[in-house]
Amino acid sequence: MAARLLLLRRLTLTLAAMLLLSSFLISLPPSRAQEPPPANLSYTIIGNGTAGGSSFFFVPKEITIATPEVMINVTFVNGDTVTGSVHDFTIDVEGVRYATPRILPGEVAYLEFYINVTGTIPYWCSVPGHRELGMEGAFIVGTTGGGPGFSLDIGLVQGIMIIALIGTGIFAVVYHLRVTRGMR
Ligand SMILES: [Cu+2]
Repeated sequence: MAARLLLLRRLTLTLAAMLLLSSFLISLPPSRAQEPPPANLSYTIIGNGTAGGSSFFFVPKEITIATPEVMINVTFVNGDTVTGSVHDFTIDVEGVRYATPRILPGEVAYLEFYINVTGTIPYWCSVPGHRELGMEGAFIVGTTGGGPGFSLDIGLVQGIMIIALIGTGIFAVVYHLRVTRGMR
């Protein structure tokens, strides 16, 4: 009799603990599901050329961005030292062209655009001949971190654990009833 009572007490405690754990798991936020807020990234890009004007280039030539959905602020500086050597910064994003005015050495221009795609997005100088002489670069936009697929996995694991716990709980209740009936 005493052993049965002890068993009952243990079962009740186990059941209570499992219910508590279940409610905790249900209340767990899907930790990776939240999308980060749109980022705002700023870059200073310098347009330059060799002293003789035989080649032109951007510094930096490549800009890597971890994820799309970013507002890009470009500060474009004409760092060329050849008098009168104008440059601009031109980019096509999803079929829309953005470009600074052509500016003289020492001048600065600003450009803002939104990147919502992954892949390589080239930028160049639209002054005739400059792109061919090397004045081009690119944004490399990747995808990192947990997307919706990852958060779904977490949800699935939680779901299986909850089902397992509820199943054990039901078994414990049935067992409890059997034991009490046996006691009569
Ligand atoms: Cu140029």
